Amino acid sequence: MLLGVPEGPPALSGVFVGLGANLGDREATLRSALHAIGQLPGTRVERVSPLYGSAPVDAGGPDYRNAVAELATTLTPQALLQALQIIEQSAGRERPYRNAPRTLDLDILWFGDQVIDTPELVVPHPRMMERAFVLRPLADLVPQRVDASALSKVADQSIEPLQGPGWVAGV
Ligand code: A4P
Ligand code: MG
Repeated sequence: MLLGVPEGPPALSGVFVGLGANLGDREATLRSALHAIGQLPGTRVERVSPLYGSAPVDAGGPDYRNAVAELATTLTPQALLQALQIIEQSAGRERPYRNAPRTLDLDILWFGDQVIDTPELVVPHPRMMERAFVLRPLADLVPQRVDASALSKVADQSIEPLQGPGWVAGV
């Protein structure tokens, strides 16, 4: 308690969000999404992975830009999902069909060690272990949690680091 202001709940760390974009100015969109995430109530962007370029997986269209961010947040998983969807909308996200090219996709990968299975939210993200564009940046942030056999299973997917972790500043 500081000068009579009640403290909220402590922020939960170990919240990982995957970012992807394959339409528009992909890198600028990911940067502004990270800034917007850092402005959410009770939310801090703790670390951001390098920026990757990757060929679409199970999808078509231009190459993606992908990254993963680690957050600390007092938001509930459902409130974070809603907030991420608003940020997607404000980046002009349209959903004409599943896995359609997109200006911005924000997925909750892990929310601490919580396991969630509801119609609107499944955590851990059900497809994350099949995807190099998630596992490679995640392994940069938490190598101890992504083992070599998981990475070798996605080794055939085309992905390359484009910029080191300093590609986004001041979030
Ligand atoms: N939803 C359930 N669980 C979650 C979660 N953990 N995080 C629900 C976020 N959303 C979650 O998502 C559909 C619904 O999933 C949401 O309304 C939410 O309630 P969406 O983003 O509207 O639709 P989508 O894009 O068809 O699904 P999703 O899950 O984002 O697709 P994927 O499976 O993640 O695949 N290739 C490359 N190289 N890079 C990419 O970033 N992305 C995809 C999208 C395919 N290929 C790609 C990439
Ligand atoms: Mg999504």
